[in-house]
Order: sequence, then C-alpha cells, then structure tokens
Amino acid sequence: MKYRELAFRNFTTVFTLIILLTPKTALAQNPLIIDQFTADPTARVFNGKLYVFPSHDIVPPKGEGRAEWFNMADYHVFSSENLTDWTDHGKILDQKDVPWGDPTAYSMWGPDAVSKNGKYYFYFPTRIKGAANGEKGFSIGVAIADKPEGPYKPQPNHIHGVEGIDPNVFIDNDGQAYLYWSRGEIFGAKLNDNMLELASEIKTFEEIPQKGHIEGPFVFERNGIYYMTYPHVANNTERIEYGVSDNPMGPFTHRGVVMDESASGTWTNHHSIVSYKDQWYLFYHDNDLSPDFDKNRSIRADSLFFEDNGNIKKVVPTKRGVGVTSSNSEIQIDRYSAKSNYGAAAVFLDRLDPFQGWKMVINKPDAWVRYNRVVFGKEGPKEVKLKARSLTGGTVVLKLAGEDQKEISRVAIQKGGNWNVFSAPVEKEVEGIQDLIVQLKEGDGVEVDWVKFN
Ligand code: FUB
Repeated sequence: MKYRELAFRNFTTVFTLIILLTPKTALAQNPLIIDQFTADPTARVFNGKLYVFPSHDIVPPKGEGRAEWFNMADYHVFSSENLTDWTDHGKILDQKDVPWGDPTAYSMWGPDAVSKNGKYYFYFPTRIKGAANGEKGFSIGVAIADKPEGPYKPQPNHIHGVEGIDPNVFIDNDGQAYLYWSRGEIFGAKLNDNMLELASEIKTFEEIPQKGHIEGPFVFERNGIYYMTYPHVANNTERIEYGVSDNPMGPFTHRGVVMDESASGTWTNHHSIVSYKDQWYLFYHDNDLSPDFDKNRSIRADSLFFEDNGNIKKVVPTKRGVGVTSSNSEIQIDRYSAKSNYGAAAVFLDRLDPFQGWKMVINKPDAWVRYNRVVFGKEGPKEVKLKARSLTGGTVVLKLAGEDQKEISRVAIQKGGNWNVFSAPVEKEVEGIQDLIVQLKEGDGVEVDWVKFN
C-alpha cells in the first residue's frame, strides 16, 4: 500500500474513532433525548452536575429479542449542567458484558446509580442466564466505576437473594443504603457497606396497593419525610403515586398521585425525583417519538413542587419541560408552553423519521403558540430568523407575553413549498428572560421549524 493511501486510511480510522468517542451534545425540551429511545430515567446529582441513567429501548435486530415487547441491549448515561444542553456519554454497559446475565435477553430494564466512598455503583436488572421469560427470571446486578460516566465494571454475580426488576437505591443521611425493587409487589432491604449484598431480611411493602400492577419504586427523603413513589395501575395504565413514612423501611401511608395516567395511552410510566440547584424535578417517560408503539419510549422532565405540609403537588406533563433556552439557539416552538385551542399543532417533520423532531403548523389567523423562558443577552437582539415554509405565504408576528403583549417583530413568509430561513429586524428592546409568542397574522397557514434571534 502506498504511503499516502496508508496515511489516509489511518486518518479516517482516527477521525471515525474521535467522532464515536466524543460525547454528543443536544439541546432539549421534552422529550429530553430525540436521537434514540430512552425510558425509566433515574436522575442523580454527582459533582454538581445532573446525570440521567435511563434504559434504552430499541428495535432489536431481526430474529432477536421479543416481538411487540420491551427490547433493551445496553445503557447510556446522559448529563447536563443547565437541564437544556444534554451530553450523551455513550454506552456504559452491554448485555453481552454481564457475566451472570443472558446475553440475548434484551432485558436491561430500569436502572439506578448512586455514589458512595468515591465510587459509582450502577444497579440494573436483567434476565439470568438460562432463566425462562417473565419477571421471575430477573435479578439485579451492580457495575462499579470511578466516574459517573464510567467505564463500569459489572460484578461477576447478581445480588444474592434478589429476584425482580427496577432497582432503586436510597442512601439515608446516616450513610445506611437501602435497595428497593419490584416483582408484582415492592420489596426492600438494607444494603451492606460494600453496596453489593443485602444486609437485612427482605421486607415486602404490603401497605402499598396490592390491587393493580405496581413496579418502579423510587425512595427519597425531604425534611425528615421518607417518600416511597411508584407507578401503579389503579385504572387503565400506570400513574405515579406516593406514600410517606418516618422510616425508609416504612410502613408508608398513601398520600396521593404525583402524575396521572398519560394522555397518550402509554401503558408504563417510570420516574425519579431529584433536587438540583434548589428546584425539585420529576423525570419520567412517555411515547413522544413512537406514538403507535408504547414500548419505544422517551424520557421527559418537569418541575415538581411541594405543599407546605410536605405533600407533592401533582405534576402536569409539558412539552416545554425544564431549563431556559438561549435566544441565539434554534428555539423549537413545537415544544411549546401553551397554544391557542384552534389552528396550531405540533407534528413530526417527517412521520417516517421521528428522530428529526417536530414542526409547528399554524393555519388559522391569530392562532398562536407560547414558548416560555427564552434568555436574551444584555445587548438585545437586532434580528429574528424563522425556518419556515408556506404554500400561500403569510405574516408571522413575534410578541413578548405579558400584560401588553409587546410586538417585537413581523416576519413575512414568502409563498413557496420549500423550507427557507426568513428574517426581519427586531423593532423593540428585549432583554432578560422572556416568554415568547409566535402568532399568525396574515395568510392561510405557515409551518415553522424554529425561531432564532441574532
Ligand atoms: O422498561 C421496562 C420496564 O417497563 C421497566 O422496568 C418498568 O418499570 C416499566 O417502565
């Protein structure tokens, strides 16, 4: 092989490796991740950053996995400092690398991760080698790392005595760790200091509803109250409920519902609750990127608030999600905070490729969409750009929400079938954090992919 050819080959190999190994960053509203399916998110704060450990729904290779069911072969971890920019740190564990697990099970279900004594412990369920289908064949394993992003090394064996799925580890203020999991009911036990073995009898939380499927426990503490939260099918599909106690091992008294059944009809929900930079959040999932098949899910986050007596206020799912959005980024108004109840809808850019995301279709005069928490710099924007298209042409007005709904710009969208970027000057001073309104003023309809200020 000639020197130049060899040099080129080496260059492309190194370049490909760099691309593969560089963590991918993306901007997000809800769902948080749109280039792959994700479910069962456990959010944890490590070293001042928020990490999310979800499971990873996939469509398995032909002839593998289980048709019309959950299929998961590995786990990724994601992190964010501002809850807007998310980094995918890549794969942290594969079913093929679990010594005790069935490498063909596609059953890497809801995980958790905690930190103790400078190490990171990743808890995950999977089917034991040689076990039959069903939750009975599952156990929970641990993989250990020096950093939240891994690499994680799985232990040779699963945790002795544990049969089931959906591990959750809670470490109390005195350092004692507890493991909770489910298998039709919710179970819990103390963990040894090494975080790898049970250190007490297994308790079944019988006070938690016995009727209707129950799974996915998540325990946390706030102001001396221990909260046991869990998805439960009280009616048709899972909703997130909770009980409280003065002891991490219960008994828990039922207090209410954290999140109602999903409007989309997605049968599962699975969540975690975390406090980050003085705000509480609920991480959960729905089927945003797969409206016709609810076993390909997508993780979401919304703010969570407490009543003065410690009760959790019900969380209403939003598309807007959490975090602020820079006015200089492509503002995805299809992830709106609110919209008129006529003439405005978010639809996929390409129905055959949901990973491309959504567009906003506004097709009635005065129909509008509001996108909250856009951050403008001190200088203020001079120009606004819209990626849009319109078969008939139209005028889009941009306003700031507030009492006088100040109009800041008018953008003419020329008639034509192709996507184009249209711009117009911003006529008013704009600074600080603003809620933006995008409204159709003239024309029969426009489609907007994003809005951006310069
Ligand atoms: O993701 C597979 C299973 O679906 C989880 O383990 C359950 O909690 C439910 O979300």
